Amino acid sequence: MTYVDDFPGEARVVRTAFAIAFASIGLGGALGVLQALFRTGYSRSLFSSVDYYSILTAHGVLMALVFTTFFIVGLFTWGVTRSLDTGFRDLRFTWGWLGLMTLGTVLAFVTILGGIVGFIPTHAAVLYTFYAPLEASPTFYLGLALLVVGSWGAGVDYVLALLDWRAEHPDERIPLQTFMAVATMLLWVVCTLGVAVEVVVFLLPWSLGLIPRVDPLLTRTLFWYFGHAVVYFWLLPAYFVWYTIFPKLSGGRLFSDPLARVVFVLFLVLSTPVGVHHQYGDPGLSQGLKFVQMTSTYFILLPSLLTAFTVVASMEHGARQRGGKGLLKWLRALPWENPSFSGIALAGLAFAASGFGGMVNAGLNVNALVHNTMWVPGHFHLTVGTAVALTFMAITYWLLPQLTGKRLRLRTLAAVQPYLWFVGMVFMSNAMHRVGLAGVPRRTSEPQYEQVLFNTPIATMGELHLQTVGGAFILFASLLCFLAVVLSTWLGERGAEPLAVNGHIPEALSGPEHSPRILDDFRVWVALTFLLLLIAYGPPLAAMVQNGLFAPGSAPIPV
Ligand code: HEM
Ligand SMILES: [Cu+2]
Repeated sequence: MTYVDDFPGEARVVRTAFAIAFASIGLGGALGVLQALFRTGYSRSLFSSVDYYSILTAHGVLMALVFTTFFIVGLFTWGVTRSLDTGFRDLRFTWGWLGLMTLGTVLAFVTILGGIVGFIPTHAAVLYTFYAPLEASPTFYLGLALLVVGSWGAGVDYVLALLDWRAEHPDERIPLQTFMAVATMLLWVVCTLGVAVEVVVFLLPWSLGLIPRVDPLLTRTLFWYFGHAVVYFWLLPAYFVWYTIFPKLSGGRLFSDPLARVVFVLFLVLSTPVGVHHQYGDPGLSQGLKFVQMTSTYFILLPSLLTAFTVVASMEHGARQRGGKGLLKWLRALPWENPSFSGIALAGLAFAASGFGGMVNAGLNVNALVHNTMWVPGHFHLTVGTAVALTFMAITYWLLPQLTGKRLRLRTLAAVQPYLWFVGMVFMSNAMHRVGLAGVPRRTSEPQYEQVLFNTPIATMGELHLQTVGGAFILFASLLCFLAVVLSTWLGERGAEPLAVNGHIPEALSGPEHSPRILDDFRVWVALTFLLLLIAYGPPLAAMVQNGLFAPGSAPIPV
């Protein structure tokens, strides 16, 4: 039996969420190409410089907020109901939160569009990182708030399903996929509290004209309280795929279930109290506070390194099950022609590379070199733009037949798609990193600064611009392949041929019985999270509030 036969209602929810995610990555990708053409000077007559900021906002919101969130709630809906083997309590509630998310997305998108076309009287050229002093129309903030609140509804559904399952299985360990989904949603709720306060208490009343001004430092701090942890909200669902499905695709089983649980708990606890590492350049926050948060930032390297170990070990185990031998020759025994496998393996490789850049960004002193240069988009197109996005595309090839009951079509296009994405990103991201080192600023339509000469140690600026644009076109070609495969599979006939995938996921080599029970007690971990948050954010927020809630700047906080 495939998933769609067992859970037809939930399968429709997942398909709908995925459809919105894919529409959003398609449109976002087209805008990405426009940005690349514009800012490298290849085509500066496409639109006006001023519109660049609205286009960038649309690209960032569609890719980083809409594509990711819709895909994630769909993926987890599949994972939770599959691993618990129970449906959701009431699908009307489920459609309710999905509808809310969709409404919010439309509202935010139309608001951004208003900045480009004349006949909609709105604007939101605030980039996808929204804080004062940049101001958008109220419908932008309202839309994003609905998107977030809707996604909380998904978390409620997962927890309710877990409680129903718990009533029938009082002594069993939480199935790994559900454990991961719930841990990730807890992280999401904890971190979105910051942005919820920012939007509801400050930005929305301000853009409605109800309050005359807000404190930029306070809104930035609330934003970044959310803005770092959100990257783990994107990444953990990719880890969910790497831990629970990838070992099977490699031909084997997960190495250690307990280690996977430890990793997710570490992320829940450690990922929010580090947001100040995005504010190294901000005045008003003390050097001591920045130093403390730099140290805790380096702690989150630990669960990623554990992941690298476990996932590669599971992959090697799979390769050896398939007859792979030797120190490294086993790599050849892996199914590189299977796009689900190759996509995830390449995503992992990009992620390993981006880890080094991440360590650079996190360093309080080295950060000054790359801060707000093109290095930063170079970094996150490898992380969220490849490690996450490519994993999501790759696993779609495996999930779609189970969600539709239809066999995957255009397999050759599917097989080349991950490689195209990887190559495109190697070009674009490499060039972005390097022009960043030369000092070219990020997110501006005027990066050319004619009176300033950018010096590159190797290659010329012209070559790097060509790499950026070339990479962008390869990426877009890859996206078109992906969308073609998805669309033709979706429109294909059901039951014409047997499905080529089987959704069974084997047990881990070391199962959940080897982990202490306290790992499954989320109350403990959420309490610890709040304790760390109090230590990390209590003093700076208290100082800012003391200075007056709406004061346009706070005195520096001594530590
Ligand atoms: C076809 C593929 C893509 C292309 C060609 C592309 C290209 C670009 C370019 C040229 C910029 C502007 C950089 C600047 O002016 O500073 C940008 C920004 C951005 N991209 Fe992409 N991108 C692609 C895919 C993605 C994906 C898959 C994601 C995330 C899932 C993503 C997330 C972002 C974000 C969040 C920004 C805003 C950056 C900021 O505010 O600094 N992009 N992209
Ligand atoms: Cu960060």
